[in-house]
Amino acid sequence: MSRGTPQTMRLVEYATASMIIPGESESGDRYIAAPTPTGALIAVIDGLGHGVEAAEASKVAVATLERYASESVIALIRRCNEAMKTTRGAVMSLASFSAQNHTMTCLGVGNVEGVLLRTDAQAGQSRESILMRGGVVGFRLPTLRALVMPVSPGDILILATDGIRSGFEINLSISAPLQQIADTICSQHGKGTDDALVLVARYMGDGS
Ligand SMILES: [Mn+2]
Repeated sequence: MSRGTPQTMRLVEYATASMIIPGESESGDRYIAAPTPTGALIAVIDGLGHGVEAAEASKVAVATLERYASESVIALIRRCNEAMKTTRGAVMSLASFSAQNHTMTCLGVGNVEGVLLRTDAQAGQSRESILMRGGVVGFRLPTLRALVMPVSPGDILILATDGIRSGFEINLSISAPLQQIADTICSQHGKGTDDALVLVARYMGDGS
């Protein structure tokens, strides 16, 4: 298992953990975390299949998302779809955080699972799934509908590729350090039969 170095940027801190399918040297699972004028864009991408060609598709997605990070998530998926037509394609989930109104706008195509864990002092811990729609970016897009969710400081977004088993968020302690959460998810819920990547991001707000 490999860890990304935990990072802090405006509004968001995050950590990652990943595993490469045995026998391959390169993962088809990638992520980006990029600052935007109003906040931050987070994305996790799973190139179809595994190995070099899957990695190639994911790299095109990462480059496109980094370049156009300030655009809407719908525009970003369309950009990726165009840029990735000559690749195998990929599934991906995007989340764009904004400090202006404390929101997260998210959109998933295919099965990169997204879960938002809330730390509401009164309601306790609650979870919400990010809606995913079937499709493959670079090949066939579903009707794109972004979902806007309010977020509060302390809320945690987890994005995981399908190399991680569903249900990974059950019994998580979200007050734990982010790297520890990422490591636990990857080591305890990684399938071992596919590339796996999990990104855990905490919304910190801008102090206003
Ligand atoms: Mn996969």
